[in-house]
Amino acid sequence: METSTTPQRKTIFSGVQPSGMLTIGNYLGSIKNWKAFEETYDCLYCVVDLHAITVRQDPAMLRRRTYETLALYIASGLDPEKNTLFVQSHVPAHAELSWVLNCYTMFGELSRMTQFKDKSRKYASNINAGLFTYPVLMASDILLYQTDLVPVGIDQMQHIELSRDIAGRFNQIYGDTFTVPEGFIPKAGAKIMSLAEPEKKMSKSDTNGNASVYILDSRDDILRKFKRAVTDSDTVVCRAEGKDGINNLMTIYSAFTGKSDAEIEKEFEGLGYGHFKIAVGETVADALAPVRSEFDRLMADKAYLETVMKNGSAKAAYLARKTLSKVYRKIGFTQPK
Ligand code: AQP
Repeated sequence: METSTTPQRKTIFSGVQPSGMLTIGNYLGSIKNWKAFEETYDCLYCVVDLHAITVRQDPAMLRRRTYETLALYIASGLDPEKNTLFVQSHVPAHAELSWVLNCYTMFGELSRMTQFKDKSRKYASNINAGLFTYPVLMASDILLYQTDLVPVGIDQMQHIELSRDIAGRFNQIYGDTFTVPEGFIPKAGAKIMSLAEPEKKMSKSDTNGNASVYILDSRDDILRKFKRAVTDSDTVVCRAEGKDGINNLMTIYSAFTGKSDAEIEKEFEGLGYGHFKIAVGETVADALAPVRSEFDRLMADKAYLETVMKNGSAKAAYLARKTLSKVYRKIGFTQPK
């Protein structure tokens, strides 16, 4: 007799810190790409508030940003019925596994993380232990769900590599426990640069008002920021070394329109930078307008957002607990019935 088995769906995990207003970097590097997975993968998308407190946050603002980030996930197209959407601090297993994995991560490994080095410079008066062990918490987020694929921007790849090393090390000592995850980097938009300093990554916590375009910026603000974007003294719209500002605008335009560099170069041939900047601004503003209006609708319905949070964390907690029990058993912790 022939038996048919349904292949097991693979698992996706990713998240964003509610550490500020989300930028088009966060959007293009991560959340915009998540929807494509919802039909074929088991997807968990988390608002990673535990990560956010590695930098000092105003409590009322953190609370608001947590709702906003969840609302943006949904406004960007994620269906809460098809994806598990939840808040990290609602599932205690993240912090619990993180402690365990701290004991399987080397000081030297964490010292090499470029994000730690960058943030230590940026927040020199608050280089706390959490900032240092941030990548272990991130490994725990991923490994708790036996994640196969982690869609992130390029800046997070070093942390994914470390998660793979931690999983491999644990598996080698105790036998197969964790799925070893792969990073998934989008083709366009994996690293969006600041509009004010195009050699620097665009970040939600940048204090320069012209550096970052936020998903929720008004149309006028978006157009103004793109008009002011730092470029160079050339006038030809083409991708080339040394044209960081124009390269970045081409990347953004391409990520929103799907056009190739050759198509963009042809479209703006002989038109100059001013014309190009207006076109990029209008394209971004048009693409984000429906996200903004859906966001406004969702933020007016806190009860709905809380239902999504509760349902999501119940599903996530169930899966996380299974992995955590396995880990506790393997390392020799007692678990009375
Ligand atoms: N500039 C970017 N281009 C492409 N992707 C980006 N991501 C962040 N910046 C860019 C991706 O967004 C996801 C969520 O990031 P995060 O909130 O976990 O932290 P981050 O990488 O530190 O992002 P920010 O915006 O720079 O936040 P702050 O200022 O708080 O540190 C990740 O997938 C990330 O790769």
